Amino acid sequence: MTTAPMPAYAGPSRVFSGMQPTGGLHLGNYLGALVKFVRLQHEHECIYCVVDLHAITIEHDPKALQQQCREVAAAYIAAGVDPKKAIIFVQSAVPAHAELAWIFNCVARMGWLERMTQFKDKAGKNAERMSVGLFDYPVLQAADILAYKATHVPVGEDQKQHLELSRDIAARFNSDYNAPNFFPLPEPLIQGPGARIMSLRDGSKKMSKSDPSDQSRINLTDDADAIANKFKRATTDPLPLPETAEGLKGRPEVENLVGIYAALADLSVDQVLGEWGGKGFGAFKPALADIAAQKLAPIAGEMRRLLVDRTALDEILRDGAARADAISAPMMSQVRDIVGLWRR
Ligand code: AQP
Repeated sequence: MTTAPMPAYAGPSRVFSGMQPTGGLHLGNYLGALVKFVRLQHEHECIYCVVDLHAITIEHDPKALQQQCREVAAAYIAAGVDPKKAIIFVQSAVPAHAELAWIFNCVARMGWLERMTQFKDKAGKNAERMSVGLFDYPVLQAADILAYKATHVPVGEDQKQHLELSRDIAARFNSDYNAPNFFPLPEPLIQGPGARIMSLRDGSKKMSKSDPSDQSRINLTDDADAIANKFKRATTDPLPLPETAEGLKGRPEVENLVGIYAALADLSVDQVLGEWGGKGFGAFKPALADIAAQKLAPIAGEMRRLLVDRTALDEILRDGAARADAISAPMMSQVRDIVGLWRR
């Protein structure tokens, strides 16, 4: 028996992504995601969220959380996201996220979640004592994306596995409820030189907000001295920089610094090594620090300016939440009908 090919998802293309207000953003968040947020807003309808429901999956300070949300939103805008063009809002202000996450909890399978490496990395040996929310984090992420039927998701490489899970959940919902192509299968947008920025102290670990060592990361708000100091103390080896990308193999910390330089200067790794191959880190690190400071100083300045006027920033977030709700609320009505839930 032959079956007719399924029609492809016919909805509009839409970009969604988010960042957790779990601490100040760093160069990894900037190069891995934020730079893409800015670029994509010129080509697509974009929705950028500050994901506070994700932030409460680990211990947090309730008194600080709202201000941390403002800081992430300020970073989006300071980096160049235009709130008139893209939608910027805080996740918990829009009910669809939590509601759709519950429905997806009943679609996702335990085995799928048990394979998620980020939970294993974050929980370490303490999995039994972690919140159920931390285990369930990728299901809420799928709900974030699919509440807007987003088709494209700019993220760093660490989120690849979670995006695959979002696709699995969307496909399973569509087939379990006999609703072909109701949800799109969202595509991750990962490529690019900043997709995986590593810790400055250990080239095998990603740069992260939750690393206890502040020396491991460049924060978006670090000043030129702090940036120079952190790069100066960044782990390297006694050899000069290699002449070709091949020579970076087995030197993860060096590969990371060269990758950061390439991403910040908008050059290829080969171009960076063409200029710096054979030279030592005594010259390379200050040059790298200069480029980073030049890029980050205007962002930090603009963040400070935005955070002074809390009323204006909160108004942007209120407007963003209303626009996000206008897309997700009608979609949730359809989901409730498809699932057979009680009509409101
Ligand atoms: N090191 C990184 N390199 C490239 N991209 C990165 N991202 C995070 N770290 C790197 C990308 O930044 C976006 C927002 O991340 P998040 O705040 O939602 O949480 P995360 O991925 O868990 O980032 P952190 O900094 O490591 O936070 P904590 O320590 O709180 O868990 C995502 O697109 C991510 O890929």
